[in-house]
Amino acid sequence: MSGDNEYKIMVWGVESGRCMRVYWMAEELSLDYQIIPITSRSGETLTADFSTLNPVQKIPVFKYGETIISESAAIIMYMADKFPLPEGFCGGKTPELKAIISQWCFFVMTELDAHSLYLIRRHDSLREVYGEAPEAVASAEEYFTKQINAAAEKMTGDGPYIMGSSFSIADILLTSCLDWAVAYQLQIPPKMETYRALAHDREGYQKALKITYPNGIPATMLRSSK
Ligand SMILES: N[C@@H](CCC(=O)N[C@@H](CS)C(=O)NCC(=O)O)C(=O)O
Repeated sequence: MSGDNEYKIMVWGVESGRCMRVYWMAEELSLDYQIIPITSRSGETLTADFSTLNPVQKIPVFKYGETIISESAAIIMYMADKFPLPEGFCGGKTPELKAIISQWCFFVMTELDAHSLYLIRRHDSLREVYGEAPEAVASAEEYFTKQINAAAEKMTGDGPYIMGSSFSIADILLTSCLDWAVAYQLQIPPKMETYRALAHDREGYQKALKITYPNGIPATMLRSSK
């Protein structure tokens, strides 16, 4: 990060896996950025100023000049299109390559994040806020297992990453959900364990982890009922 006063990139949000996706991407691209370290359920996402940036009142939010984007996947997709990519990073040079990256991103964001892990988070870890729903949680766990095993089978390329030897935004999203699943003590297939360990070795991941969780991973990120 630079000490320059004229930051062009600003990122709102810390202490969340969704925010870490943005920091990881920024570190992969060696970008300079300013962090506005607000957290969820602290009231900071509900202020008038923040609501103007994102009426949905959620982090992360990204600003570059006049461009303001929310939704972690949309943010990192934009970053891949907007900024120069380093050697070994696959942005999807052809529509076909881009479609495969998008296919994985949408799969992770819908099947793993929204339909499975976030449901467990809302109705187990945050049940005081969103209400208890043990049957829905059990079903989401089962669904996650089915989908992550299917994803492991689908990863048939030369590896080690989703797009082969090149890293991509799909790897950021998938690793983020694997970390989330492991924090929730869900089983992931051995192939995904190996893949996750490799992603953790990346310098960008390690830097982003420290930036996202300056005080360590909060207990609320873990599963409360297990
Ligand atoms: N689909 C969104 C989800 C964003 C989201 O749920 N953010 C949480 C933190 S991880 C949040 O801001 N919650 C605010 C609150 O509930 O107060 C994304 O991927 O960016």
